[in-house]
Amino acid sequence: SRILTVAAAQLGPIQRADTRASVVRRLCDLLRQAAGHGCDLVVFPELALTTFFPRWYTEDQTEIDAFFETALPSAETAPLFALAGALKVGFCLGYAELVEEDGRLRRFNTSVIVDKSGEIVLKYRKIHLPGHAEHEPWRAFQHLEKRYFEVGNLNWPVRRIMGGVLGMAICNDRRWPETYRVMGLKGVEMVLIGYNTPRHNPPAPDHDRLSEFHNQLSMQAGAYQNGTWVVGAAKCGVEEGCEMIGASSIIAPSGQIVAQALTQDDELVLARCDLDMCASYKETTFNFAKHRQPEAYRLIVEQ
Ligand code: CDT
Repeated sequence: SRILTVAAAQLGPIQRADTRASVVRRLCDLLRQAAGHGCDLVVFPELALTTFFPRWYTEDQTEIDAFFETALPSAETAPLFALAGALKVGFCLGYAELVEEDGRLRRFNTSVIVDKSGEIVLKYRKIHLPGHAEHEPWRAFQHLEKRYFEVGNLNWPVRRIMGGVLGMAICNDRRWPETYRVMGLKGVEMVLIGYNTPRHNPPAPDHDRLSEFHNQLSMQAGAYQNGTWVVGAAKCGVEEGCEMIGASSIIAPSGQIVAQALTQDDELVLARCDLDMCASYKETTFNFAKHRQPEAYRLIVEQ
């Protein structure tokens, strides 16, 4: 067996007035707790350093850019990286990335994996950006990811880290089977996912009561159909008046939930994950080389 002891580090709400320093202290506290439980890896949510700012419309780019990181680590986030190195615990962190690339400023919804020495070893930029690009005042709150971020340009990279093949997805990505399948085709053994999911979906309020069900349904199916572990970490609770779901969970390649959060606050969800369990699914029901029929799937990429 190849055991990776993992924690989904669920975060309760981060209000707009909360400083980066206070958030980093919360992250460090969770990292310390995880180290105490012998964890190798801690998964933090999407956009884990600030409140979920796409809920607000503004034409003032400076106001929005205040939620972005221009460097990682930065002076404010350095303590988390230093602690990871000192405790020898890796982590996955979601943040808003502002970068000069191709001769212009670009903004992505990004996550990174940091190894046990505190170094960034893998980066992913969110591909499925939900919501809308223009102000829609009829909504109780906005979801302006299509305005504030570009579609990620790194595909879904995977890499051998801590003895397993790891990859990442971010929030809305988890609802799309292609997300897991692309990484599945690259041999992924654990997919790390952070999310901010408002309970209320303004265009489809009849879905609201199914929020946790759809969250689990997507991640459990992704795990099973690709023979991979999935770790989902929420930022949740009532943030600036907007309720977001919790239910952070660790899911086995069988599709079974091994551990799940009970609160809507800062909470660690822990599991000892045997990466060798992936092979049992990858070599039988989901032996891609033997059973996939890509010729019949052409429509998926042609439309
Ligand atoms: N952050 C993010 O991607 N949230 C979306 C909300 C979309 S409403 C269905 C999510 O898929 O959870």
